[in-house]
Amino acid sequence: MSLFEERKNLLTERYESLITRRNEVVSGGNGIYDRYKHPILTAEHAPLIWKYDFNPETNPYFMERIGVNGVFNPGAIQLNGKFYLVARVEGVDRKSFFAIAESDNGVDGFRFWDKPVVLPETDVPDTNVYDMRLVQHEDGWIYGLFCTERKDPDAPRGDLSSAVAQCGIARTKDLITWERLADLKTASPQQRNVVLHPEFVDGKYAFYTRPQDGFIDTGSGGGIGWGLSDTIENAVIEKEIIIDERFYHTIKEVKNGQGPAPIKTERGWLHIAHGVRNTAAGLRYVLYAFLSDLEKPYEVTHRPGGHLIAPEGEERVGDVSNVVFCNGIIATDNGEVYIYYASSDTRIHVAATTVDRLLDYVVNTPEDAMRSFACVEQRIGLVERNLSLK
Ligand code: M1P
Repeated sequence: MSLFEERKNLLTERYESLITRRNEVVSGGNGIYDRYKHPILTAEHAPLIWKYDFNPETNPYFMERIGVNGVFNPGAIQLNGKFYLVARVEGVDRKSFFAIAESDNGVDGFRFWDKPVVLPETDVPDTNVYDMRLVQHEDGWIYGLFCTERKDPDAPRGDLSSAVAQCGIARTKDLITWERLADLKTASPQQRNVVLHPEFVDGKYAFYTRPQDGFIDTGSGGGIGWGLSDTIENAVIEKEIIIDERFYHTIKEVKNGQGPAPIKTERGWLHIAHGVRNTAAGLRYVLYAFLSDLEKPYEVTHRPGGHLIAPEGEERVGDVSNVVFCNGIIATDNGEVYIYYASSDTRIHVAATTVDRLLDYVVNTPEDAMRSFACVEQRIGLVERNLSLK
């Protein structure tokens, strides 16, 4: 057998056993959600035909030609009973693109489609696109809102890092063919983590935003914003308000951002977001949850204190360590919820829970008391109630 055949067979066998590996719940969790043992998508899940030249004439060593560095930050949607993720795939060239992976059960068996998404460009080509939020809107389209990044045209000569991030918008009916719309216009020089609300509000398209002064730093901006636009084809937000602010000495001191589109429940809109704080080891990204009013999704009604999910074990290590990030969630008709979160900008995991459990969490978890003394009082209250039960 030639070296080409030998390597091709070995890698194909390994790939198939990875894709068909069953996942299992990690027992003894916190009662709010269950983590799963294995990441559901990694760079190794990228199909071999994306990376290798399969022609023995031109690739006698069966050598990788175009590598994949990471697979993370997926949007998520359920269609006709199947679970679809639109993952951010980062090539070894550092450019991200989108690719669809599908599974029958949402926790394992995710397999990428043969070809990545062909996302049309606008007149100003994107240098990099990432973090798509998929939303089934009541207007009948599936929208993908994502970050489009381009070099800052005003950066001083020699500054090759400054970039401008804005919200790109595309729509589809089948996840195969995508129509690109104009980028969202807001007053902020930078926008990331923009999410389309699934329903019209006051007859308009409603957006969660995250205005920033700089590409990395929020500056005087930041917080999860909210704004309305008359149209989606040339979406413009004239007035942006902040609905969930950053706050000193909390998990969202440095910045925060809406995760996926919120889930509609009887008690209100259930949101998952990320909060960022600084540490001596760099930024730490965690996930948190909150509930907002059904009629006025821009009014937060419940804010459980602290994080919902923080990076643990191998999740803490990767290209950008100490990060969990979520822009995809699936709530099924029978009330199950699958939270797709990425760790350290490297791989994708799933945590499973239900709408009932998440509602119990957001409604009954006390708010951050904001001071050590008040937090001790809060905890002693719990201890005393427990002791009285003995
Ligand atoms: O590296 C962590 C995350 O950083 C950015 O998120 P934010 O805009 O909130 O800082 C994004 O680039 C995201 O993709 C990344 O996971």
